[in-house]
Amino acid sequence: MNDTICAISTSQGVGAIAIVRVSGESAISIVNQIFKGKDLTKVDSHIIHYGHIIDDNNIPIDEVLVSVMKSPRTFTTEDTVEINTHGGIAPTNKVLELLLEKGCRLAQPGEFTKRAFLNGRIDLLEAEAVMDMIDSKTEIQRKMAMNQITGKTSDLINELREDMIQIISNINVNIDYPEYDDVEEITNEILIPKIEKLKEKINKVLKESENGKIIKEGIQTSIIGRPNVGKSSLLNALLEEDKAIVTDIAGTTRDIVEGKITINGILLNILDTAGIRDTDNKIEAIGVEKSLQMIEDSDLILFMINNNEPITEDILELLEKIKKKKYLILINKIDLKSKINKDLLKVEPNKIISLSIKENQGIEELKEKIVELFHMDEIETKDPTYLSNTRSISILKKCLKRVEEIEKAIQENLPIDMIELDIKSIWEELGTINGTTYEEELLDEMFQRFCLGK
Ligand SMILES: Nc1nc2c(ncn2[C@@H]2O[C@H](COP(=O)(O)OP(=O)(O)O)[C@@H](O)[C@H]2O)c(=O)[nH]1
Ligand SMILES: [Mg+2]
Repeated sequence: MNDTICAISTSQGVGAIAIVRVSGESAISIVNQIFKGKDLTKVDSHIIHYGHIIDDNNIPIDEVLVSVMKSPRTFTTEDTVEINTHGGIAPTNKVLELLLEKGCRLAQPGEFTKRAFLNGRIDLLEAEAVMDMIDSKTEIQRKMAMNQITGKTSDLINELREDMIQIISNINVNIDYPEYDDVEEITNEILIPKIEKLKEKINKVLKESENGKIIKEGIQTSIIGRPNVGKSSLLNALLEEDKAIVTDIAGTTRDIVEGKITINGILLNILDTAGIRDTDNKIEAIGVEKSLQMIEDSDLILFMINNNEPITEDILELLEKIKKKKYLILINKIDLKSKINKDLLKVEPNKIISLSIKENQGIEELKEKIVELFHMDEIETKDPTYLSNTRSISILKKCLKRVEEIEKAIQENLPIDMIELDIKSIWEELGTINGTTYEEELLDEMFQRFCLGK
């Protein structure tokens, strides 16, 4: 672990400047070998120095600024040097090459952050938040990542663990200094309400984490319906641009067109599909298959039908396929004569929105309905502190299940020391969320998803 790693930390390509980052025991002495300017081994920490990177023949490679940051007040807690080069591919690669020659190793993706975690500078949730921050595209995603980076999300977990410690110490006190006549009394009077409370708290965090997931991943939305009902027109209307091809020839959208919009700060990733109908046309058939797959993968389905065409059996069949998902039915072309009987749809009226994309009617109502459907107005936008990644949510779900089992065990009068052991093991499992306890494989798996140089 003590080897010195280096990587280009800025994105590859042309830019005004780029940063090559070096971390580890020999970071300062290695950079010093290729730096012409001040002797970096003798400078104070956290100061920037002007100079040149030079090769073995003293030929200048680039004009640079070098920041020297000494352990332990650095991101990795190790000695760290950042070299600000000009932002071209050639200068950064040449600097990297020289560093490797002098004994650095090329960092793996996420290795700087991994070291920050292993050296106790940040916990696992904070490390994951670093990646979320890099990936963030909306303001609310950024805020949520920031709250996680600063430890607010970890506090949610720490608080739950603290509650469990309380329960455990309660058990111990009562075992050691029994004020109660028998163990049954302890468990019933003291433990059950506390376990109830814990369950409630976990449930609340889990419920709110749905918001976190929506903020982080956005809402995968598909527009589905028969050819020519106006799906591509809707996508264009939502995007306020002409991205999807609109024609009056059925089957024009043969592949999937994608667009992103935000509603209340939440990202909607909208897919426009080929119209679904039985077809002999090979290319279109593939599109249809994809549409069916998309129903599976969607969080929201906008099911569009044409006001000007009678509702047929195949429409109703398809509607059945989407009813297990969150959906809205859009009746388009209300500027034309109605030929549909809404009763056939057998859905609640509040699931139906009438619109005319041609006359720009109903789009706002559609957005309002989406806000309602995902309770977007309940999502905290000022200070979004939610668990948002699948890993931590699934651990918490598992813990909830185990707490419920304990509750049952208490009611069945299981020995109190067994219950204590169980609670301790859940306490440990909860700790894997922010990495108080962790497995090496998990770390490898997690940090691989980082970008190089972070
Ligand atoms: N009258 C009327 N025509 C519309 C409306 N929306 C779309 N269209 C027309 O319907 C045809 C098919 O639209 P398109 O978006 O390509 O349908 P898609 O096959 O479902 O993607 C085009 O000629 C559109 O201009 C509407 O609200 N009213
Ligand atoms: Mg289309």
